[in-house]
Amino acid sequence: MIPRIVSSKTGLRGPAVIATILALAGTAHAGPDGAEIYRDLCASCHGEARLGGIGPALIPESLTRLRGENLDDIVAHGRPATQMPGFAGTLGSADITAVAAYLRTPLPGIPTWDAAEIEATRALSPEYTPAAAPVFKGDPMNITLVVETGDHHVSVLDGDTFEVLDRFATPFAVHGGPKFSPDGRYVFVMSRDGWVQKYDIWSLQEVGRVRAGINSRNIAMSADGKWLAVANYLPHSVTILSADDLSVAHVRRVIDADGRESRVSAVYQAPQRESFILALKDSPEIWEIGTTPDAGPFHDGFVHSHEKDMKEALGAEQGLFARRRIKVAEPLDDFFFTPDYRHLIGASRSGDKGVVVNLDVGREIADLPLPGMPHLGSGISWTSQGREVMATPHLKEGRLSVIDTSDWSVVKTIETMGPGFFLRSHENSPYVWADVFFGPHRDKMHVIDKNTLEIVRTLDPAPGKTVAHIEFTRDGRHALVSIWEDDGAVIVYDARTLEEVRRLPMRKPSGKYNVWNKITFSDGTSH
Ligand code: DHE
Repeated sequence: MIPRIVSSKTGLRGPAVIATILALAGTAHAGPDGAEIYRDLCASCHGEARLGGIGPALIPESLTRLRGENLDDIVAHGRPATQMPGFAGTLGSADITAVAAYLRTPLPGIPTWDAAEIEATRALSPEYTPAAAPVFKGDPMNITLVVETGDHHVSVLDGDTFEVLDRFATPFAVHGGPKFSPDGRYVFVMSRDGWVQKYDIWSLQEVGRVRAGINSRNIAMSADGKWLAVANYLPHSVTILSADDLSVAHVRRVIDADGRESRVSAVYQAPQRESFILALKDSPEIWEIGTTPDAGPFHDGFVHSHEKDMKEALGAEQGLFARRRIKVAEPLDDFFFTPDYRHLIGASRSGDKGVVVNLDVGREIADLPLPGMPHLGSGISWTSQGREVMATPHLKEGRLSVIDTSDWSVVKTIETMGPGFFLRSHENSPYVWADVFFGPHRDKMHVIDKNTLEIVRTLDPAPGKTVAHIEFTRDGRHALVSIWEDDGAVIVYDARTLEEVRRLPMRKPSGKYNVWNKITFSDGTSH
């Protein structure tokens, strides 16, 4: 075992220092130890067992999907639009080759993570006592949750007084939006390492948690509040939990029509269709999974008009969790829906275009010119001068694309001060708020007029710090913005005058989620 040391002169860590010392001494050695470098530099994000944490699992099964990207290059220079940094300044080229070779070595075995293994992790909190009414005075429908990634906590904010009612510990590295039960009482939080936590907002207490995957993407709540779907990268599965007690209702291995396994890009609820919609990351397929026993999405009008297609698509599947496959030209990495959930707008990570899929007829109906990696998962829609539009930021370009969803034309490209990550609006606000997440202007926040589609103000609340992600209060009067730093804050703005009202200290606050806006699918909210 090579000791973990850091050279004070070079900043080189453990194995790199040892390699340098040995080389200088002219001593024969076996070359850098990829496993040791991994434990030193990579394990904190990708997990001690390489099964994923903040970052994805690093095992041959997932690395073969890098599609032509060179692993040594990624280790050296990082990956754009992710939190993967480059290590070229820390590691020599022999170290980089050694760690890349280590990542290509198969693990002795990968847990299958079947229903029994998941069930074995389920833990309901012994001290949980459900309250008969909210234990706080404020409006339970105007609660806003703040995910604080700095120390893995969620703060529960009263949306009227901005008092922190509770601050609870979450599993490690929460990602994506927490999902609320349709009545707004419970919230479900997911971490990248597959844990799902249930929290009772009325009682301000955790109900329990379960590990539904090894490396997970996101979660979705069914329209009736009974089921929670967990999209996984590892294993290749979707886990459906009972929202009541987090027990496993169904684990579906994700295998495409040609028999190949795939990761899941993301899963969302389609409330009007009573279904979950998910896209396969490694196969050109979208899946729709019914969430009612009479196979909700498959029994209304469109089934009768497309009965033959539907029978083929459904195969023998009927009943609760019946699956329908929709073929697309390319695997979709990221996607968004029109508010009626008849259309899915998707993009592949490598591509420079988006596609529109009509979910009723089950096929692509239009292409969209969306170069520069659109981040459709952050898309929002609203009405602009009588037209239904949607907008998406681009992770590689400083612009927002605004699209008319009646004819799929690009209405406007709004130039921004750098690539952004998140957008938000509210039906009572005249503005769309758009962050600049990457580059030298990551401290800026654009405010855009919903009708003219012009930037009307650029806020600069914390020069030099990352300012990102927006959420409104229930009535749309206040907009909450994160200073995305470890000694960060949530800034409360008057959403009309754009003046700062309060600054609440928080530990690297990321997403913020208002109960009412989420459960009513407020205009201007992503998913
Ligand atoms: Fe996210 C939501 C995918 C990197 C913070 N992100 C989502 C969703 C998807 C997604 C599919 C919608 C899920 C949902 O809410 O149900 N994110 C991806 C990626 O593919 C990407 C680019 C690479 C990856 O690492 O997986 C990525 N995301 C990040 C980050 O680096 C961010 C900034 C920091 C972090 O926590 O990892 C980040 N993503 C978020 C947040 C949301 C999110 C805060 C919820 C936004 C919302 O308002 O709903």
